[in-house]
Amino acid sequence: MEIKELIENFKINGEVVDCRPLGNGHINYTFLLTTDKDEQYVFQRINNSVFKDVDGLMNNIFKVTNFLENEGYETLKIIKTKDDKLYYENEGKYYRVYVYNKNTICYEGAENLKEVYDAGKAFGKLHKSLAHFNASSLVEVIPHFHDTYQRYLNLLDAIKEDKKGRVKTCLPEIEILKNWENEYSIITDGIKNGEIRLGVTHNDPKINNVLFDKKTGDIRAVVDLDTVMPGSYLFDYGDAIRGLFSLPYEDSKDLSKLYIKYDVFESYTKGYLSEMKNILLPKEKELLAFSAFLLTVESAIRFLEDYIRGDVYFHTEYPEHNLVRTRTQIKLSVDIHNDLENLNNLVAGY
Ligand code: GN1
Ligand code: MG
Repeated sequence: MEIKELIENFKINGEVVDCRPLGNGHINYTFLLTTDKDEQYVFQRINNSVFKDVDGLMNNIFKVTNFLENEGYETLKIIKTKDDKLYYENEGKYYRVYVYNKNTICYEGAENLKEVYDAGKAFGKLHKSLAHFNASSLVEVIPHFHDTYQRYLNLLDAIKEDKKGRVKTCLPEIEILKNWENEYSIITDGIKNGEIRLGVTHNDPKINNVLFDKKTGDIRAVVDLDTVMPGSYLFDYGDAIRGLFSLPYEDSKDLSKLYIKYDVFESYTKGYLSEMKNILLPKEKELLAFSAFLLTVESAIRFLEDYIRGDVYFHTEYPEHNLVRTRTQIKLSVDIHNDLENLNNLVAGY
């Protein structure tokens, strides 16, 4: 079915006069629509092979955006279907519509430290604004997403099965990941004993999910709320640092491209703490630098499991692609782990 037909099922204002692809997401198909009433909408087909529970996902987004809107924050605005549903289903495919946030711009990568600081501030602001939201009212869209120890157990299973005979090609990587096994449950243990809070986390804390005002450059909103879930703030913080240290070299064979960028670490952390300093619990503050290690080693574990299983989750372009990614993440994990004492001291001074 054509977009023009599909869109008729939604409560939009006017007739669509223009339709063009928007952004460069890898998961959902996204289009920008303009109507003869000069309204603009984002039309998306939701990838239901990645997101099995579309209903749970859309309900999560509805609850979170409603809460944010009532608190006076700019966020995504869902346009419901004519029969008042959050999405439209047709032939096993799922569609949704948002109002387009006018006069905004997003950056594909951080070009300067001001943008890095602002990205940290934007995700800090999101955590802060949802601090009084009931996290347990959300469904876990991807269960155990950042349970690093569980991810490690999954890796051990894959090694035991060795279905593709690849284990012999990655013995040094397996050895390194086994060295740290006592550290993989530090955050989940903290959640269980109450030293770490279960808040609302975004789970895709990339800079291109932050909308800035085109004219003033101010932070406007954080988008792509598909993976909002209950979790530790440390998951988003650590994953953001991991991404900032990795990109654009996450897939590089030249490991000298991967290292701790101290200025980036400082800017992001300062931006994040400008919102969250008085909200984080002592244990959470103490584990900020550690979370950058944990989320980096977790991605090494995920890439290596996928390599051993034969590349069933991450898109790959050649047979060793996931192993190459594993190595970049291990290089960074080693660097961060060796430098934890220094990084902790830096955080304490921000
Ligand atoms: C996936 O597709 P992308 O790049 O937004 C993954 C992240 C990984 C990332 C590694 C839902 O995100 O967790 O860190 O790849 N997202 C999901 O590049 O698994
Ligand atoms: Mg995304």
